[in-house]
Amino acid sequence: LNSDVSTINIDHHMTNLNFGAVNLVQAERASTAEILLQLIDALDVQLDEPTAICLLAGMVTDTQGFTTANVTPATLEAASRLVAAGADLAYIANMAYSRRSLPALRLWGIGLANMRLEEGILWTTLSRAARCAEGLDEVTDRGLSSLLISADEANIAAVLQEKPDGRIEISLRARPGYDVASVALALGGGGHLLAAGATIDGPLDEAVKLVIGMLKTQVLSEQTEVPTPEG
Ligand SMILES: [Mn+2]
Repeated sequence: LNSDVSTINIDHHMTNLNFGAVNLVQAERASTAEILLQLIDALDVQLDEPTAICLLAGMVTDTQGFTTANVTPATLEAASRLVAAGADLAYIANMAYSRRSLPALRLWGIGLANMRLEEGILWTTLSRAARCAEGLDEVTDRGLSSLLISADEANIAAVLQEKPDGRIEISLRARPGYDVASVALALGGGGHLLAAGATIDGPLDEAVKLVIGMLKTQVLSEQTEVPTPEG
């Protein structure tokens, strides 16, 4: 970022470090789009259809289709206003969660075939070579970790993907009562108790050792504590 430009930091992640010159961080909000809608109201900006579509896409993807534990009546009221302003909820939800390319699905197959379960941590890796073999380059699909955490045996799920630049993108999911935000934050990333992520240096096998080791330590520490609901 150009240091002459002030940073306005708008976010809903509890791990946000308030790095902006101005910080509008509301961890109690289910999505950043909800905060933007408040801002639009406060600035007396007209809520037109393209804006409503973008904000509803933000809400749907941040809440996994309004299914995360932090969704409140205020979230649904905000979504209701966006639908009234012309945003198509069924279309947006379908595009966000039910459409993907065949190569992306094949890549999931590779990830699923290589899953490993250790101490309640269900994890897998996707190498750059595997992605290139399917004709994919950039990491674009982040849904596999959500599929992994649906396994009955998993308390924590992790997907480690090797990016084109050799760095490793980590996507973490937890079952209620567990916390992946603290591990993500320790790795230089962030997120929520139940969904978080980070990007770290490769190579992939070193990243696996580091991340799975940290997750095992985290799970051990949580087994001695009373589980807390997601905040
Ligand atoms: Mn979020």
